[in-house]
Amino acid sequence: MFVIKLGGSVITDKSRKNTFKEKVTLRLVSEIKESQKQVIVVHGAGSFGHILAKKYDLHKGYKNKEQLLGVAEVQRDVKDLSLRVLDAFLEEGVNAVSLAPSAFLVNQVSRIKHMDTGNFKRYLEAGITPITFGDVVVDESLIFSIVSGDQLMLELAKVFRPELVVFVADVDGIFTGDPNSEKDAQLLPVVDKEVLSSIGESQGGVDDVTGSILGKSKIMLEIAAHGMDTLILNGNVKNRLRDALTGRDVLCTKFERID
Ligand code: IP8
Repeated sequence: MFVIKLGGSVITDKSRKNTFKEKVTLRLVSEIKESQKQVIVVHGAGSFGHILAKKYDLHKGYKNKEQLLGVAEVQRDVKDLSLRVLDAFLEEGVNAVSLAPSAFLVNQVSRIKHMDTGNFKRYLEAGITPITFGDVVVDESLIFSIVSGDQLMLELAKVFRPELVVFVADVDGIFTGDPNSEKDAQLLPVVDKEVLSSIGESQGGVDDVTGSILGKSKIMLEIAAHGMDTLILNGNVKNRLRDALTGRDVLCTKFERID
């Protein structure tokens, strides 16, 4: 089986609040369907989460009661996004359910403390694709905090030991610099600990409350260190996800598993 993250930058317009990219999402779902693989899907929050989470400083945990409206609104909005993702699966004829982290997970100081993955297994066994997403959740120390889709990827990978973990992004992979502003930034075909320590922080995602591409790379490295091949590829390019799922070589950055 496979664990796939549909990045918030691919399925939403990150600069415009609550703007869903339906066409791209439908195509990515059709590529998953075409691959005929069993998958767990995680999606990012994109503009349904990060804009308000930043406005209310939700990633810092409880500071004042004004934030509580933000908790409610962001939870509502990411559920809204997840229903749209779910609709894309149903429209493509894939049976799926959306499971909200706020209902199965507890954080401690912004890290996952406890996560009940039992229903993921049960739905998979029933032939239904589980979908989950970056969310605002209860936090034993901070009252509430954010769980990112990337953290969910790590936990799900540890429990389900997929043959491949795929992060679907809006860029070809990890670059030596910011590909949007640095003309000579080069795509890194393989990243390991040494390569990671030599690249900078400046690769976009700065508006994210959950961190930069460097933070994402660290999580991918951690998944690889748990013995699973992990890659990041461009979901805006047709068939790259399908080809990766069916074992073809695609343009991407690989984090090779450490056995
Ligand atoms: O987009 C963030 O999840 P991500 C979740 O996967 C919220 O980093 C609510 C901002």
